[in-house]
Amino acid sequence: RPFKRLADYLPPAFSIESTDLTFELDPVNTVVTAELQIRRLDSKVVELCLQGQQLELLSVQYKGHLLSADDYQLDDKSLRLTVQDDRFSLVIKTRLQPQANTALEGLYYANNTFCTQCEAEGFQRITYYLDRPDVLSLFSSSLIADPQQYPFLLSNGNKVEQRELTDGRRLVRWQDPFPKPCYLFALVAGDFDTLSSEYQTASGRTVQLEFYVEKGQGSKASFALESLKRAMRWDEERFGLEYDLERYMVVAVDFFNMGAMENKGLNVFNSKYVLVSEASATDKDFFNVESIIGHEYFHNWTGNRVTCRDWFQLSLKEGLTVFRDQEFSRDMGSATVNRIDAVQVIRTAQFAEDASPMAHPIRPEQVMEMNNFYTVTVYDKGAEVIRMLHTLLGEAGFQAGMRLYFQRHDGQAVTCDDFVQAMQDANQQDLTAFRRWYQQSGTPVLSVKRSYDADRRQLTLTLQQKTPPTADQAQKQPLVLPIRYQLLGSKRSSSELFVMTSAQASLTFDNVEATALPVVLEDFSAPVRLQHDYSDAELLRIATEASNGFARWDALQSCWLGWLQQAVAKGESYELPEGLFDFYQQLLHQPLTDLALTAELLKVPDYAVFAENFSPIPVDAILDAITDFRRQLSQRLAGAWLHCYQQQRQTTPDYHETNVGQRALKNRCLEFLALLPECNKTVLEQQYRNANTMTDQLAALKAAQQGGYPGFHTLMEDFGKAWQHDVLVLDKWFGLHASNPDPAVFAQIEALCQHDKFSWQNPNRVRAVFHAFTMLNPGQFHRLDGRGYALLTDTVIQLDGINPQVAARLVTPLLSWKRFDTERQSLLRAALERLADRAGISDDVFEKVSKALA
Ligand code: DPP
Ligand code: ZN
Repeated sequence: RPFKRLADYLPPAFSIESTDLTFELDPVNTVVTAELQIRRLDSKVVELCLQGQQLELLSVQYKGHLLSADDYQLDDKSLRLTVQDDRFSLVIKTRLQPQANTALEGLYYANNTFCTQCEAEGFQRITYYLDRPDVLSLFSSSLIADPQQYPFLLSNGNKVEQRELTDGRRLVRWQDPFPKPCYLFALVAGDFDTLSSEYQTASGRTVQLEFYVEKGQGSKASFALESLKRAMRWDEERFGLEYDLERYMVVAVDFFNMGAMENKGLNVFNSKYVLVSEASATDKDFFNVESIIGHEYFHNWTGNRVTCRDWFQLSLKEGLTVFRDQEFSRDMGSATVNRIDAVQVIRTAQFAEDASPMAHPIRPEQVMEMNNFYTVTVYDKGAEVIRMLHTLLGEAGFQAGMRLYFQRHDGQAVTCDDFVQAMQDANQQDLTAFRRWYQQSGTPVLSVKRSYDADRRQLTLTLQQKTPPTADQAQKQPLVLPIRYQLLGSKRSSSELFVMTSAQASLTFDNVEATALPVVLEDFSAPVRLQHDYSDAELLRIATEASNGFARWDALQSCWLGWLQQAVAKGESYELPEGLFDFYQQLLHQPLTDLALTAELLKVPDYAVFAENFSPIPVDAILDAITDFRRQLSQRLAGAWLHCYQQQRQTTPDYHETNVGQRALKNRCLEFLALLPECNKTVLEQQYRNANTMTDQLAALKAAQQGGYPGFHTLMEDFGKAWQHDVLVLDKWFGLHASNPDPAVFAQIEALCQHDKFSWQNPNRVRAVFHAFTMLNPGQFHRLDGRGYALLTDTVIQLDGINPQVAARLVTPLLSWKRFDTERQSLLRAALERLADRAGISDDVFEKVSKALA
């Protein structure tokens, strides 16, 4: 099957100056009329090749003349015609069956709503088109439908007309004044509850904000609406960027492949990132809503006003926009914990991707199915690369670069190189070496060695960087690493920056004590794996003394990894050091001001964090060690957990930094209390029954499950009944069932798939069950009898026929088969072969599976 390559990029030979679409909407028979004004840019080119998939072509008119089937060539991927004119119109009529479209790409119909998803290449499932982001066109669209069933007919831009037709249908016409690539086109038709408000921009314009959500759910959108206002204000203040249309619409739908989509003026969101209330959503859900609302809004400039030349440049908009949303979130809540969460994503999922058959640079060079490249590498590592630029240039320099970028490229489709060039030119800095981050994949290992010369009172740090080969690239070069550091126990206590540009470098500190302790890679200033030879005592000293909260947490992470490695090597219980108990005792009696950070410091890292540091991954030994660590902590500090729990027990339900921190800390304590048999009943039951937030209620359930509380099943039954009307809460309940560490989980998953609210067509339901099973239930997923792998393989096969994009996301845990012991290797390999050999397997799944087996 063919790959597309970045190296093969050619500019388009035609431009589509305007695109006028008419949709006659019907679930089983929608007719689309596309009227295109086309201009030939390269007169040597006589063939126009438009992409199209899953379409029934009804007719084509060229300059007003109906073409016959001999005048063009049609296959299942394209429509080709010979053109003689430099300017011409094309009118293409196609028929679609939105209800049969379970892939949820292009135009689909679910839950009585018409909805589109065009990124990356979904527009070619609506009409034949130049479906590439560097073709920018002025769009207008007329939506025609029965107004009783679909009172709201929405599309991008400004509403310019609404009238009733003689046949009783309604026509609404929209015009988008900004040229855009077709991946940003959207339409939605349905019946909704609406929530609206106004926003005054910095320059005094009024913007209508409108949220469209499922009937009866209107009140759950108010947090998202307020988040949107905060995001709009924040982007004006921090980046000087204002919204540019009169109207900003957000529609929430339950059937959606991704989190959300930044269509110009008409965002479509997965409902779980819009609908929240304290009773039904956790603090984490609230956080996600605010950050994704921010993310999609920020795309209006970084993505829509300036877009990507081709899909290999995806990180141009995604890395930058994730960076922007992370900065926004940081200003809205606990800055330290936000950074910790972002770093966890890199250290677990992104490092794992680097080590997998799917390894790719943030700007990939070849792609079979673009949907497979909406990855943690392109997004989150992409954001780290932007963050490094920010660190190197400083806030003022970075903002100067942003201004130059918009000045040069507003209204254009550009490359990652164009972005770096703007940063370079605005700062008169040579960023040539830095650009390697865009082409080199993999995780650099940075090692730090110390030597102290007592006579000269001089401390020397020797730094070395090396990036191991990845599946896609054997040769690696040194990268530019901005390294933030601090010297603990010396006069120079503020943090400083060292920019490492070669494979080896050293740093000397004069006139320091032997006890001075360098804290390297503060705030994770470069996305690398750090190797050092610090002792437990030194690390615990950083954890207790460092002024930087991230550094404290990070030092503890190093401790945990070291202890776990010893436990795994010993193959038996490893006794945690007294220093840790003392430190925790202290924290539990006197938490830091940042309670959320306190809760993070008190956490034993998850399986995924540990696993990433091994090859082969000793699954069972890691799980045993985690259980043992948690047991030791719960028993040794029983009184302190209870004391702290009681101190924090009463919390105000609203999502506010103080309350969020308090809940995080309280629920951390509960997690350990639940491991003590004598505490279980009262504490868990009480918290479950008296909870005034979903955060607390769910925490009680999770603690009960992890603690093996016998009443857990009764609580789950109660929870399932109480929330049966709310699918977003049921997703949590599905997930809890699927993360049951007991072999009974297989029967439970079978039952869940029969549940009347479960649907293979709905990605949220499928992910709720199978994401939880594969990611949160390592013990059962990685069973040595292969049952877990077989279940996932069957699921991928079943789903691939329905929704290949979601199937391909689900297959990821099978890919890294080489990282396990030989027994698991052969089980995983067999599973992958079963997938590869299946006739009709989608490109989405095939690309990943074939890479894994290569
Ligand atoms: N572009 C979307 C986002 O990341 C995903 N399709 O916001
Ligand atoms: Zn995005």
